[in-house]
Amino acid sequence: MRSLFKKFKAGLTRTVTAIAAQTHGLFSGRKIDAASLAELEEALYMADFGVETTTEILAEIKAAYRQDAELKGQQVAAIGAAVLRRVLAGSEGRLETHVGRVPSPDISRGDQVIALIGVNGSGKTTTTAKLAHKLKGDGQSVIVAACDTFRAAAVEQLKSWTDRLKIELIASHTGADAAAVAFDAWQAAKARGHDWLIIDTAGRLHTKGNLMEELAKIRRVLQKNDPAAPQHRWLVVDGSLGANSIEQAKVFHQSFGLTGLVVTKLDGTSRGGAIVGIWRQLKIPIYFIGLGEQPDDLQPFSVENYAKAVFGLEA
Ligand SMILES: Nc1nc2c(ncn2[C@@H]2O[C@H](COP(=O)(O)OP(=O)(O)O)[C@@H](O)[C@H]2O)c(=O)[nH]1
Ligand SMILES: [Mg+2]
Repeated sequence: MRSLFKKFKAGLTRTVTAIAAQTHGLFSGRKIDAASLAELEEALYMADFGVETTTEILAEIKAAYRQDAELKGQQVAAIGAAVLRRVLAGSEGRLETHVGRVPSPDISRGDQVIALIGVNGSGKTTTTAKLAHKLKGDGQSVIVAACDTFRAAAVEQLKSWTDRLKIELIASHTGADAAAVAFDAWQAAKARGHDWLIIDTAGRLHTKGNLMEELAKIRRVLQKNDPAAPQHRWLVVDGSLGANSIEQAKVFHQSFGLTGLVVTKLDGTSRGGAIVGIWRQLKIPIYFIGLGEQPDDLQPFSVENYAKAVFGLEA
């Protein structure tokens, strides 16, 4: 799993280097004193770890230092990582795939639907494509539904991804009924025996009421086929937005009952600590994180890799 850790580290580079630069070698041997601890505190705030988590990290380092005046370097980093591990316990969402499972006659194929929702620009369409690519790479069969029928370019954007990645797409014209597209896609997934259906949706906010209605309709229509669908209702959150995304998530959660999160764009921000606040406030499992714009830049969220990467530890 070293290569996965490397991806985390590379994807979180901005956050990791910002913390390292602001703490001037605290994790590589610099003495612990009031000045270095103050710099660490500032660095953690800047990286959006939030008051609670920052306070806990500082308190534990101070307590350990009182026990052992020789404490330094990687030992300090390890304490920070341990706090993150504890705070983030339970935050990893895991998809149960068909791989390695003996196909059971009780389990119908084509029964796993993932609906990706969220505001415009959060990364839904990109995540739809990356996720389909990932599942396909894991030996799953996938079909994708273009249910953002609101913007003219939306279907085209998804189509160019699915063409490139050779993934099956169900789409209609701009202005088409999004729920009808979802219904057709479900039927197609079932008929062709696909393992997964991933639904990309619209995210316009200026008509929030309509958006929530449209999402609810997609859900109702899918439930005609399968009362449990969509089994996964994931909010795609722009990880560089920090606290704003928490408020958005609450609105979506109320209307749609979220079962998971995807946090995108962690590569583009030095505020990668936001993920901790998102988990602390929402307690909705984080399935994947976006670490770039390439197909392989969607990774299952790993607390272990995240905690170690942030504090500059090795795998
Ligand atoms: N750097 C980076 N960019 C991303 C990531 N995910 C999405 N994007 C970019 O964010 C922009 C909006 O993404 P899009 O999928 O169209 O958002 P949507 O409106 O929610 O469908 C696009 O330019 C994407 O390439 C990510 O993890 N990292
Ligand atoms: Mg989109």
